[in-house]
Amino acid sequence: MTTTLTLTPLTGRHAARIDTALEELLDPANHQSLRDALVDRKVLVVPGANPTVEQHIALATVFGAPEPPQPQNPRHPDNEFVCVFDSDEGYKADRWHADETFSDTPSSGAVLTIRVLPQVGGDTLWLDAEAAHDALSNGMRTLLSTRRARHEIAPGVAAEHPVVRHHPVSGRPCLFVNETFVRGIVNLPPVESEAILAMLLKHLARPDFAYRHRWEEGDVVVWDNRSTQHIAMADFVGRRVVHRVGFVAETFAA
Ligand SMILES: O=C(O)CCC(=O)C(=O)O
Ligand SMILES: [Fe+2]
Repeated sequence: MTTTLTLTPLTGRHAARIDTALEELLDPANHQSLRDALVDRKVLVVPGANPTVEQHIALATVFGAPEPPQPQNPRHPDNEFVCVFDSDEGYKADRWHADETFSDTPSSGAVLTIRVLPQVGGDTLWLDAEAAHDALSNGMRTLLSTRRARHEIAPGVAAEHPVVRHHPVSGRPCLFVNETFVRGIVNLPPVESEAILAMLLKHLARPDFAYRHRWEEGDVVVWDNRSTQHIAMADFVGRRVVHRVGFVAETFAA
């Protein structure tokens, strides 16, 4: 069965809601449309889908090869691909980041679902890093176009990436520095690196680059980790548990 996906934009730049049943999304006839929608909208919300663990992994597999969580992240007891972020275990992600940029091969994207909804708060925001790039002046874009940044999570666990990367499918440029992992722009005097980085992080955090998701029971959100960054609000009351399956698809050219 082929379905035309029912997509509703959630901002004028990025993010869209899909009002198509999860079972239909998992039908191979819809997989290419889903992949195209992810590159185009960068963030896809499937409201109230409440996937089983198997469906969660099947949805990630539509977009790429599921990858096990990084060693520092907690895994689901029954499935090695599912990463469990439980506020009762002290987990939070309350600074802007793209996942795993401290690695030479960061994940291409992820599928997140909420398993325990807090009483209030705990929204997640995704910013459009291509829109952020496009909103810079020509002079700044030229300056950044040949620069690289150092991303690090712990001493010795680090990678260098271009400050501006081109999406492997769309070819569109995006700003690829984030608050959590970037330590500096390489081959610049420290005072210049610090000033430019501070400016870029302030620019990326502009509210109009972000889509803010207020979670409801069973919601699923898929994001393209190559063109967005995200942050979870640590303002909630009660317990909050999310499950994530990351995937690897087309990666950036070197
Ligand atoms: O808790 C959230 O909403 C986001 C978690 C996160 O950063 C991730 O799953 O990569
Ligand atoms: Fe994350």
